[in-house]
Amino acid sequence: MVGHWREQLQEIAQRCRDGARVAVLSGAGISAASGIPTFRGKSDDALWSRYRPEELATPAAFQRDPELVWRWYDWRRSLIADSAPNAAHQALVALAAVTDVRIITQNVDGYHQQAGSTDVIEYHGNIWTVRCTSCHYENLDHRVPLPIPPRCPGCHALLRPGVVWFGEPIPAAACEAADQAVAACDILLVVGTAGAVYPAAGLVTLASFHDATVVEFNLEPSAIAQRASLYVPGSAADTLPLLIEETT
Ligand code: BV8
Ligand code: ZN
Repeated sequence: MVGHWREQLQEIAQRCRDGARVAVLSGAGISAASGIPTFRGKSDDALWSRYRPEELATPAAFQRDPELVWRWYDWRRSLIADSAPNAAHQALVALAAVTDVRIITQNVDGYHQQAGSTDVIEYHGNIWTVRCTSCHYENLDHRVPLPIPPRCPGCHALLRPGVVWFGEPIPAAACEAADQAVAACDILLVVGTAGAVYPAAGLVTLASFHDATVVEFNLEPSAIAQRASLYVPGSAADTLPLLIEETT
């Protein structure tokens, strides 16, 4: 039956109006409408389409060729700086006016906070943070473009992006906060993620373990689809605002 998901979305909206606690797990797809290439989509910039993120977002790649890795991040930083959060990010800000919303994002673009969300757990760090590879220097650095490779103003060693690379652990504080938010939620909105990267994708299993209602917003069902009791098809920039329309 076409469109039956609309009725089920209305039920979710009613539960939000009644004060259901909401957690959100967002991925690259929520920023796609802002023109930020996703990891597994076809990146429209040929320069980078010949690399896979798993080959660049690793300590080994940085060790081997810090300039290449920094050129990739500098390119992504310039795309993020030249664009802005979209209606999907804004819908989550509006939802937080209706009920308790805690966002766990896999994205490093800072768009949830830029849109106005205040309860954001950056599970994989933030692309605007730089960290020294030698001393304890860490800071927000919004220079676009960056000098390649950027060096520590204190000890002149290489700086690295303040993100979690493949093979690196999730920061303990983010890990604990995300587990708590997901274990306590009544509804988990999974928005724009392929559900392929762990331990982030494991948060969906944790939510269903705690009997939360899992709702997926994606162009197509993802690897977490079988854990979702509702799949809302389409771009999150179009579909998340529908949830808000129903709650206000
Ligand atoms: C760790 C920050 C251990 C950097 C990122 C084999 C099996 C299982 C796991 C592993 C394995 N081998 C290795 C692992 C572990 C590994 C992993 O999961 N690998 C995967 C590839 C199999 N994980 C790790 O290494 C993690 N650490 O395990 O540490 C440990 C423990 C203790 C001590 C030492 C070590 C760390 C993982 C974090 C990596 N960093 N990002 C950066 O951004 O540069 S991951 C990065 O990729 C993102 O953050 C995100 O998590 C992931 C991309 O996934 P998505 O967000 O889902 O994006 P994607 O493009 O894939 O999909 C987009 C989706 O959006 C699609 O579904 C699409 O349909 C949809 N979409 C598109 N447009 C829209 C849309 N939806 C709605 N609207 C639209 N408009
Ligand atoms: Zn230093």
